Amino acid sequence: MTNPVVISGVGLWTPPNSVSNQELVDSYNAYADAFNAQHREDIEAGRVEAKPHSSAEFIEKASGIKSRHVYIKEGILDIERMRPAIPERSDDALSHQAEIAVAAARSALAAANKSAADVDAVIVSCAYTQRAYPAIAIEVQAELGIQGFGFDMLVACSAATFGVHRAYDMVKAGSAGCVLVINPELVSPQINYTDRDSHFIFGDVATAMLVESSTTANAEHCFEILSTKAVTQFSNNIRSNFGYMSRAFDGDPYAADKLFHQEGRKVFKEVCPMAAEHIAAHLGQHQLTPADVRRWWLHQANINMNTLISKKLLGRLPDNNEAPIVLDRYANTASAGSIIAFALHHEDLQAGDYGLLCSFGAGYSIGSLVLQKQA
Ligand code: CO8
Repeated sequence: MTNPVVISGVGLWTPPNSVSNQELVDSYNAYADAFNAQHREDIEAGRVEAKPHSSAEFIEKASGIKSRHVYIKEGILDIERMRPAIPERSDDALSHQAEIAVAAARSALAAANKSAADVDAVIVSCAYTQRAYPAIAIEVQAELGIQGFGFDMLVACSAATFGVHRAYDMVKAGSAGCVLVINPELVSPQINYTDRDSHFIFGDVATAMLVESSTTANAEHCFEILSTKAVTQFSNNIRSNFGYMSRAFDGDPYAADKLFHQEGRKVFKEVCPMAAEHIAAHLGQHQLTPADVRRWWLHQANINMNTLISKKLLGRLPDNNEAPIVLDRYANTASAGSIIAFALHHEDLQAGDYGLLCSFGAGYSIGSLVLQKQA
């Protein structure tokens, strides 16, 4: 029997800038009006599709999102630009993504009562990294003064949970004693702010978790990872085609298909039952039922998805204390949503309480952790 593996600290970095639905809709609608005026002849001849208006009421009802945080607000609402204006940094400067990763990592270390010297490995796991190499994780490692090794991994919405899975496996196997898993979800550069179906969905954030053996943990709030469970199933319903090959293709490297796009309805229909079955099976491995779970830290993409999944599992609607919602003010933050929910809502649990943390999304990918609060 190996020693239990615990999450001993969690960190959250929230960008200071937020954008309300109304701000986003006002900018998109002004852009759409300008586009339609500019292309009037083509639209009337049926060669170009007119851009319909967006609506703040639709967004809140269809998704539960009221506002989102963004790393850099400048440029996003400018109808001549419709993308964040993020200044390029020199190779000598800390990269944008490493900067927000370091901020979340520092707060996870503080929560766990640990210093850089205690950490053996850094995993940066998120939906996008801003470059292929050197790994953002290695940059973060250097900035924090951590020995050992680091690597990046991408699994879209399930990057954070899959990252914790790897950390859990490493601590169990003894290849690392203490692992920092960081999720710098800097997604705003990939959002198509000229597309009304998706311009409202995402926000930026960074989260981090410290995963270590219970024998070294000395934090106030430790959660044992009883087990991890992951599944993937290929789907084109959520896709981005931007990548290192974009330069070699002759098409427009900034075309809509190079940015995030999805078949939202299909995703909703296919992912909800998958996630509910996955969670029930994972709890079953521990002879637990949904009724035994004190807190649900669910993926934060869409409030109606969480409602449906919770109802399938519990046979009723959970209240906000049982299954906290953070997407109203953070929106969908790719893989970080369930970690934000954990970061903001875990300290009140009692020793022995069970919690279930689960991500679901692009890939498709689903990752879950069965957690138990330690004494
Ligand atoms: N304002 C007004 N009307 C709108 C708007 C808008 N902004 N957007 C769409 N409509 C219209 C549609 O055009 C449609 O009109 P019509 O009936 O005439 O065709 C009508 O409203 C209904 O549209 P939908 O059927 O699309 O609306 P839904 O009720 O299904 O809601 C959602 C749309 C919110 C997108 C919903 O389907 C959903 O949330 N689905 C699940 C999506 C999901 O979870 N995706 C996961 C993506 S995240 C992920 O995997 C991580 C990827 C990596 C990060 C990427 C970062 C950039």
